[in-house]
Amino acid sequence: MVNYEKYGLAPFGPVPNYRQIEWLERERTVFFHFGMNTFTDKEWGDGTESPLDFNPTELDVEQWIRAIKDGGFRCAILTAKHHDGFCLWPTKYTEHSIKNSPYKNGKGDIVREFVDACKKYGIKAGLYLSPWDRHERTWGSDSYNDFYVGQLTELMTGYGELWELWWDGAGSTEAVYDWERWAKVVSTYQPNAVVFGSLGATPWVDVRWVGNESGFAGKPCYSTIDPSSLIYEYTNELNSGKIGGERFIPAEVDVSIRPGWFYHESEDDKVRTPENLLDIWFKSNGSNAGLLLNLPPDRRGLIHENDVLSLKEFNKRLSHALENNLARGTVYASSERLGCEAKNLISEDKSLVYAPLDTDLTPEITIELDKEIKLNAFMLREEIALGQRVTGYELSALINGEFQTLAKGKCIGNRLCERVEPVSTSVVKIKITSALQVPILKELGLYYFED
Ligand code: OTN
Repeated sequence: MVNYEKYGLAPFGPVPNYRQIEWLERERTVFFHFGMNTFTDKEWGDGTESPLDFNPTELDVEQWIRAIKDGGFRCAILTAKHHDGFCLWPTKYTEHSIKNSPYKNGKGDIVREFVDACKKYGIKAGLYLSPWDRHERTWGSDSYNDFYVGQLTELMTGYGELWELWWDGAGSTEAVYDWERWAKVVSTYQPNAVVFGSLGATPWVDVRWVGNESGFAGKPCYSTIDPSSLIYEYTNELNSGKIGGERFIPAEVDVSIRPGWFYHESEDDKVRTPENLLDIWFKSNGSNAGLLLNLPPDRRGLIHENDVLSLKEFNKRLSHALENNLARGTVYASSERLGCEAKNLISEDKSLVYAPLDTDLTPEITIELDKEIKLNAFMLREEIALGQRVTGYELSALINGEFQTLAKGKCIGNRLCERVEPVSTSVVKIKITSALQVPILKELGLYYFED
């Protein structure tokens, strides 16, 4: 991270830790919901299922990873154990696992295959270990903490470096776990892994749920929030965050490419379209939130062709637009700090920032474009490592001799990318209409997204 002290810029309010900085830059992660439910056609197993039913006939985790690389994703999380308690690795803590399944005659380890495939293709790996376990008879008692710590330690010590640990809150609102002990296992063995969670895990979580599984962050969706907003299963603040919140816990939009989280043949024709995935991208990564998109491997142990195609086309459309930033021209502002001039907003050097003078919390930035452009989206980013500062913005463009407002809102954060009505213009203005502290912006983008 750049040392901004030489520009008189210091952190403001709660700021991201080093794990959260990696997660913020990573942005897009894939979820793989795979397990006993894949073979029972359920979404929530009750733990009475038989390991004999788990038998992917053509399992190829490298095919999963190639599909997400084509989709522009950089990290993947596997459900090592879902609520039914069936484990995708040969854990010594229960017989309800892959070792008693027909897969590779009980000699399989899909968590191993997953982390090996991630490593081979340069994808960061994460794991989901459901706190709720409907098979384990000790669940809900003190001794379940020993059981869970045993399984968690197997995963945190036996499968290489992990980048995210996912604690689903489902089924655990009434449960009493030794979250501190569990969190210590993660921080001890996997210090780079962000922890997603809520409820009693809140003191140790880095990333929060966005409050829905429909694929949208709030407008605004601030990364600051009071911890008290996470200890219940749902609060409105999960979706909006809170300006002035006590902690920096950014939101993660978890959403499935299909209606369900696990694979169901009946949903093969219900895969989200590339247009819908792009809309979700604007409402997650484009709205100061992470995107965790679920792709459920099918009973063969492959990502279905329909899912692969939609993901590839989504990434093609997104990359094509973002790779052609139309913001080229002369940039100036109502005030500039030495070394933090407005031209930095369109510099190739992404370590540079724009910041106004201390006396100018509501700067106006103007870009006089080299030529008239047609645009239908814009992007701005705050240097979020120094805290969430902007609480109001307005974008306008010169159209037929007068400036017309194209967009206004509150939160910029790690990334704001917003669609606007298509316009042709040669001058664009960004007005920061309110801020808690000197705004620090690091990127300006003007784009045209093809239909
Ligand atoms: O019935 N549910 O448990 C449920 C219904 C709708 C949306 C979510 C849930 S569970 C919910 O899942 C979130 C992740 O998607 C978080 O893990 C929450 O803690 C959990 O309560």
